[in-house]
Amino acid sequence: LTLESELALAADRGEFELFYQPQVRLIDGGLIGAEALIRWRHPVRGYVSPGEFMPVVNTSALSERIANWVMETAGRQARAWELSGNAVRVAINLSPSQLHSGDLAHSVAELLRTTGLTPSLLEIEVTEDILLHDEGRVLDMFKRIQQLGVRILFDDFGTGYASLSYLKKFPLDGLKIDRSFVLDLLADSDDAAIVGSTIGLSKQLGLTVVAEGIENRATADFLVSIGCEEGQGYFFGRPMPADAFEKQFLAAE
Ligand code: G
Ligand code: G
Ligand code: NA
Ligand code: MN
Repeated sequence: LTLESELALAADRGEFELFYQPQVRLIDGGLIGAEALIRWRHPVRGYVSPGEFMPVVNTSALSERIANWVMETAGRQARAWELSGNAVRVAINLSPSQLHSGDLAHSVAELLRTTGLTPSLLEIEVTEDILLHDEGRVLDMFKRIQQLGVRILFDDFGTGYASLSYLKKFPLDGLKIDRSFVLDLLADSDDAAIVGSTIGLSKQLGLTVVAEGIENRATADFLVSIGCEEGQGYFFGRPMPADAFEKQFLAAE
């Protein structure tokens, strides 16, 4: 069995799950949202991380199917949380092939219609490689998604080749500073300069900025001191199953 056919079987058997990692307001640690991260619960190997299988998904016929599953699962979860009195903004990740195949804006509209989810509670994270091809199509898709009230964030900001030019070309709502600049922030003055200017740039452009990879309180405090308002990282919580997330972060109904 190839990995691709194993993955198709896994989809049929419902072996994919979404984990949720908290995103917080740095000033007081209050919960703002969650990033949905896919896992494959393999019957023998246990949880398999997306780095091991998403590259295969992305180059296979499964790509659109998985993307739709992620969006629907995250959307229904966000709506369930909303109905229980917890307005948790849920962010999903999209691979380039998932944006380029099918009509994502239409799928998003259908999801909002069928679930009744408040649009601002759904967010889409895109990486730079999404923006590399077919600029016109991506631009049109982004505009249609944003007209629905769903926000689009630039993920892994700073790791690509042309991050700044993309900020100019595409109507993004915010960016996530890649964890490679945050992990060593307190010890590395280059990282501090890069993160500081990215925060300044975001503010000037009116973009939301989220720092990723915050592993300790000192890093969170430093980020607050240089004007960063939102963050995510092991210090606040690891990616975890929905029920664990509810127990740890949400008020009961
Ligand atoms: O959760 P983890 O650190 O193992 O994630 C590794 C990578 O997989 C991250 O870059 C993340 O963006 C990506 N990823 C996680 N979940 C999804 C998903 O649902 N869809 C896509 N396309 N990528 C994902
Ligand atoms: O590429 P993307 O930004 O989507 O990757 C998100 C992944 O980053 C998550 O799947 C998670 O496993 C990982 N991650 C989240 N917080 C931290 C952190 O504080 N430290 C490290 N090393 N990795 C993190
Ligand atoms: Na992401
Ligand atoms: Mn990222």
